[in-house]
Amino acid sequence: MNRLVLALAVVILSGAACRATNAADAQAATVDSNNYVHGDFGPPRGDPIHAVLTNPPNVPAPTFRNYPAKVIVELEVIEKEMPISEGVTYTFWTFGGTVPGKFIRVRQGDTVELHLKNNPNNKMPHNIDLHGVTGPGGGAASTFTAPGHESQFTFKALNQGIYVYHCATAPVGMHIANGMYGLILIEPPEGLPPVDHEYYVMQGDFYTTGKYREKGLQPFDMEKAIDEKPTYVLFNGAEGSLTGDKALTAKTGQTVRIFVGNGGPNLVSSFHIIGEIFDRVQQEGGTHPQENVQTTLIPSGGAAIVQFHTEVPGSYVLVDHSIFRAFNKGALAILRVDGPENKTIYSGKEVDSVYLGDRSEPNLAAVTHATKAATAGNLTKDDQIKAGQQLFTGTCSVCHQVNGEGLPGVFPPLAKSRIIAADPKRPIQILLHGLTGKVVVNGKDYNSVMPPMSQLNDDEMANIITFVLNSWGNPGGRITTEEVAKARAEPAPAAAAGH
Ligand code: HEC
Ligand SMILES: [Cu+2]
Repeated sequence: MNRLVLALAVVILSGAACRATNAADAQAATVDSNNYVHGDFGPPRGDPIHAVLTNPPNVPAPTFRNYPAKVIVELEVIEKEMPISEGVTYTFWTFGGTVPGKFIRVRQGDTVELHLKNNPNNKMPHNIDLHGVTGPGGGAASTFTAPGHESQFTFKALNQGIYVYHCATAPVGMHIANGMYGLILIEPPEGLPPVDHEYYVMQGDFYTTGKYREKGLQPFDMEKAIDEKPTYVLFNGAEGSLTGDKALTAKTGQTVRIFVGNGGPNLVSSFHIIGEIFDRVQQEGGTHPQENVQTTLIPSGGAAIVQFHTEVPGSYVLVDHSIFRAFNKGALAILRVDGPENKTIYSGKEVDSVYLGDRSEPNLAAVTHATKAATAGNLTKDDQIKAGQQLFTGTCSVCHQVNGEGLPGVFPPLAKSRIIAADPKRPIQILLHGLTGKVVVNGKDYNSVMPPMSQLNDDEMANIITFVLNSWGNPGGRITTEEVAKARAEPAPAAAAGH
């Protein structure tokens, strides 16, 4: 193509782009030799606008603008201790006090003046790299900011889409692992189609020196991070941040759009909603949607826009379908849909505790209380029973049932179990090593497999067994953490492995 023809094509195509975006405003969109509209609709117009930023899971309202503006975005980095799981805290580094950071929403063609403040109480320098920026480092070099300082830089939002932003200060992996990421939406000029709900969910992997759910303030573990072995994989920075009272909500017959990001630093997300099909997915945040998707991959440092319509009331579970992450590392959130049943589409019965265990109930306060009491040296039997009851619900009730009656022929009863009465310490061995082969409980034969419950720590086992001993007509008594620890240190007795 010679230069003249190219110039002509530019004129014609930019005209087309104007009509496509907004006819009322004559906008100059530039076009390169591949005919890509770059989204430079000319200089900003009107008074500068202060962007309204939102905390997760909320999304700012659409810009409802048909002209390019100057938008001022003010972000403050705050380092602070927050819960990461029940009774567990972590020192997060945040953009605006939450993980993920504040949601930023602008329009393609806007000129964004970004101010980054580093709170004077912080200990580390920080910066910001926005994937929606065209320019070296995405803003990182221009925004390196020491505690108590502020930097600013300006960029034009040339490409529409949903983009991750993150801190890129060395050690970069550590800043991201501590929660320094968020999303910026660059709306197409005509805006996104209206929906009933827009939500902001972002996955991240976390590395603590203690084990999953080990109580207290947990420091960052660099070795685990390098080995890519996270202790937690979470939506919105904490286990339970989107369950129970904090679940996302919708009504039947509504359209829901979720901006789903993945901050990483390491893992790729297999994002799925149990019981829903995405009608539309903008994979990797790109422009052309895929339709009728079950699970969408979200790269570390990437994002997607998923959209679906709700038909049937109930609890829908957002998971990373690398499923151990959901049930053993925390990557689980709930969307609660209210409204009338629709039996022609689904016959009924809730996603229940058998599926979710204690994960649908963020309230494990009795467990936290028992841990604190144990540390302080004043743990009572009653504390143990209450903590044990919550843990039993999440761990044992799926087989032995909430009332301890078991299921005939499949799972033996723990209620009035003569096996337990004969030796109240025997359950320690059963939990540590599992139980297989024929066993007679209260005159009935069972020949099945109980897997070891070795994911439970010593405290948890002691509390569960104490709860069992004091429930459903069992003989009472108490098992201590020390007894469990001692048994764990010993080799498995042959008797516990089978009969
Ligand atoms: C996946 C299902 C499953 C889970 C979860 C499970 N059990 Fe079991 N449990 C069994 C089966 C099956 C047996 C019988 C094994 C056999 O036939 O050898 C059993 C046997 C037992 C027994 C001895 C028999 C009796 O009835 O007294 C005890 C005690 C026990 N379980 C306690 C627990 C406790 C406490 C938990 C939670 C920490 C738990 N189990 C979790 C399946 C399970
Ligand atoms: Cu940082």
